[in-house]
Amino acid sequence: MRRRDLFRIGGGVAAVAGLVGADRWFKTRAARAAAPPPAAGLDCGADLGAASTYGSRFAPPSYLGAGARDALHTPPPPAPLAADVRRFELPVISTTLEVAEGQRVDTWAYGGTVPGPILRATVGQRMEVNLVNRTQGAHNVHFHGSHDVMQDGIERVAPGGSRLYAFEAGPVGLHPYHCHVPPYAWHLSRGMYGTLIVDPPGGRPPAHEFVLSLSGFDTDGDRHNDVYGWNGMAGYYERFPLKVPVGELVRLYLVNMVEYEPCASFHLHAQTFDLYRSGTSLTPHEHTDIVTLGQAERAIVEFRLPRRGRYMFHPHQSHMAERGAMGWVVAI
Ligand SMILES: [Cu+2]
Repeated sequence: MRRRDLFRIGGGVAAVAGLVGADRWFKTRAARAAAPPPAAGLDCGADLGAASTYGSRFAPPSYLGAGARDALHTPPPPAPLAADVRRFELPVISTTLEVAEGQRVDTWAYGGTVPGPILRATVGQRMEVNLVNRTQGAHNVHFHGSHDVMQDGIERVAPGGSRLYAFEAGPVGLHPYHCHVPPYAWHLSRGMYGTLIVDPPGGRPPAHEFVLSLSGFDTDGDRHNDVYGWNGMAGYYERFPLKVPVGELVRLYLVNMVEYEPCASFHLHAQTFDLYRSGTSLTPHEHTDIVTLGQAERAIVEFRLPRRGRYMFHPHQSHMAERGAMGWVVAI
């Protein structure tokens, strides 16, 4: 019997809910009604008490090989000439994504992937993003950051339509982009988000760079997340760790795109990092081992791993880590 099915048994529901910890906030309405609500203030960063090993509940589809999704965490090189116009095609495509073994979600995907492509420009550089809506519903793309308000991306682009967004990239930092058609929580939870890296003139110091966007997936349509993953896949970085050389600078671009929950965090084991909130300053705001991010909030973190080994990372929200969002950085 699956754990969720226990909730459907009439007698003893409350006792069962008390035993299963994190699962009391998932699945059936009856189960949620039977469970006590989270205490005030505990919905952000709460450890809900589930006992299983981090990352063990959901694995990526078995057909995925090493490197299959590396493009989703590998930023393009910095823009070579700030004077050049950066042009990007951004089709919106309806597709189905297997976010974990046997867990399929209907998605609307920028460029056919979830997350959408990583865009990159130098501050002040002109960007032209051509969105083509190849789905049956209205969508658009709204960029965070500063830009001409007429290019803000809140108007609907009808099915079959297109829209060219033109603006100057800025400020320096890490800025998500996402659909803004209401109910946009639904559009985001179906995969309509990506990242824009805006480099300072001359770029940042050389580093091994990775983009990690955290999201949740509602696999049963109840507007609650069931599966979590970095870059759209549960357990991917547990099976295929990020690999970096010992002692060399590592830079992570982190974005929280989890819908239906107020915040999420990134925690690195066994090493601390410099934290640049939103990436808008070139001076670290803090040196720490965890950063908590509200919805659509982001950060750049930098660190060096001093010795060979596996360094775990995960949200400190245990239910997210246990349901797919645990991974490793391996120093070799
Ligand atoms: Cu949309």
